[in-house]
Amino acid sequence: MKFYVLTLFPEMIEQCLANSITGRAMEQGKIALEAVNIRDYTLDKHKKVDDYPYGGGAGMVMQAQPIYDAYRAVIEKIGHPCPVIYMTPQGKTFKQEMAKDFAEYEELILLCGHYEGVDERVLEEIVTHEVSIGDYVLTGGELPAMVVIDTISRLVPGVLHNDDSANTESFENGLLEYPQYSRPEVWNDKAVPPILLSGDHAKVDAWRLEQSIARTKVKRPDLYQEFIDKQ
Ligand code: 6GU
Repeated sequence: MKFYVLTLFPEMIEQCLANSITGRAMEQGKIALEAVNIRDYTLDKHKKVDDYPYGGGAGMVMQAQPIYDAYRAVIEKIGHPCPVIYMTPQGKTFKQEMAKDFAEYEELILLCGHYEGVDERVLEEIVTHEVSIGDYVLTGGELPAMVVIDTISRLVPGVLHNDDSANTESFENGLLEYPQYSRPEVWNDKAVPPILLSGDHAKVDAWRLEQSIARTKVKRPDLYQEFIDKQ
């Protein structure tokens, strides 16, 4: 799986994802990341990538040409069409199910906007999916792109090792994760639930499912209702 990110802040993307599990996955060649600096493609002699909005108003608009040329360069390299995900609060809200669908592709292009927006004409020309990460406004699409890349990466076979996989079940079955405990057995006068020390795997599994259901009901009644409706 290779992620191409069209951005004005390539270091932000590269430095963040170089850590932890995504960093290890890149070192191992399980995923690849190329942050493409949109500014490298401007034809403007002052390297400008934005201009005033037609019709007036606050802020600047990212111009079509550098974004389109950056996109064309990536497509030529890949050699075939591929999804272009525009990170925007106007997009469809990102969910685990959406991540699973995107994880099926060999390549994904993510476009990060900035300033007050992006010239609509280039969006019409290249964007296949618009994705938001929630109902709040960020200064740019970089953090959302990293959220999307992180979520998709852990679904790529081999990215999670057995040690990391313990938590793969959250949302997988539409429920929240059960509580976890590690050593010591007693901490601050609080004991680990005895069933987890019993060695009876069937009982442990049953207890965890029960806990997952109970906490989903309390913390996320919306998810709980969906879970019940599916049974
Ligand atoms: Cl994808 N972009 C921006 N700028 N703000 C957001 C967002 C995306 N998702 C939620 N807020």
